[in-house]
Amino acid sequence: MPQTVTLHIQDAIAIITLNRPDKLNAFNKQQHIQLKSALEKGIQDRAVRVIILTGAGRGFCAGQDLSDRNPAIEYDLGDTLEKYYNPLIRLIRRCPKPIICAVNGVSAGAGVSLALACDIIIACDTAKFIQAFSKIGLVPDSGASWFLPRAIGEHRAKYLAMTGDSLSANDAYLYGLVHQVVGIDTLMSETLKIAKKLARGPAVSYKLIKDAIHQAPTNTLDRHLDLERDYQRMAGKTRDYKEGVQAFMENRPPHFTGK
Ligand code: LHQ
Repeated sequence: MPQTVTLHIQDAIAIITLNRPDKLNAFNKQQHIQLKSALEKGIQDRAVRVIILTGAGRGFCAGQDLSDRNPAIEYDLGDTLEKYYNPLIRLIRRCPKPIICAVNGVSAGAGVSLALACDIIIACDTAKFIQAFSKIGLVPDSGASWFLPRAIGEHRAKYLAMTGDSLSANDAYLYGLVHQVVGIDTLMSETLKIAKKLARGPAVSYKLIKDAIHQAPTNTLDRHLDLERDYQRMAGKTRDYKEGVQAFMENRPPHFTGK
């Protein structure tokens, strides 16, 4: 089976690379299966504290591989989403570890959704984000119509989804979608800087931060204050909390163990 995804683990960081560069890393079944497996390894491996997701070649991910199916045959696209894309987005979203997406080039369709599902997005200055769905008569999927309005607002999301216009990395930054835009030559080093910082951080706290932020949009303030109380109670029982306070009092950097 060709290696459509690579996984490289070093210094508590798992780097997962989509590896179908000739197709701009568009998804076929193999890439789905291998990406899921790489993510599961990264999540389960106790030594891994941060996951980076990126693509090989000049593209990040062009969404579904359109040559993978014959348009003359009627497929149930809902089944494809149910079987491959939705479990993938759920897996990323529920991952207790920080996932950084390093967008190394063009992303389209479900490729944008993949980036949007991650926690932090860094893009190279030539990256593009294209809601390509409507260009082929489809609708945003894999969470695109959920993530996008939350990230950039309803009206911009509708414009991009309807027109399929390309959003440049710089505009994505101005819209608040992307955390940082860098040159392609420094994409990995800048991503690794953030990953290394997070890999030294309080892992339980990160898991709870992700969860609280995910729940915020659907919670009332009252419910959310209760959630924060409960999560702070949990965080306050970790060794990292004790270490954090002690390090502050001793005027030294904390040594977090993730426990
Ligand atoms: C591709 C693709 C591609 C195959 C580039 N497939 N080969 C979910 C469930 C089920 C079904 C339907 O979909 C979904 C969700 C979706 O993701 S729908 C959206 C699917 N994606 C697209 O419609 C994007 C199609 N690609 C493009 O519009 C362009 O390729 C972009 C704008 C991404 C990049 O344009 P360029 O930089 O000009 O590159 P290119 O078009 O020359 O592509 C390079 C090669 O990659 C080329 O192959 P070739 O053999 O000629 O070098 C393309 O055919 C191939 N490729 N995307 N999705």
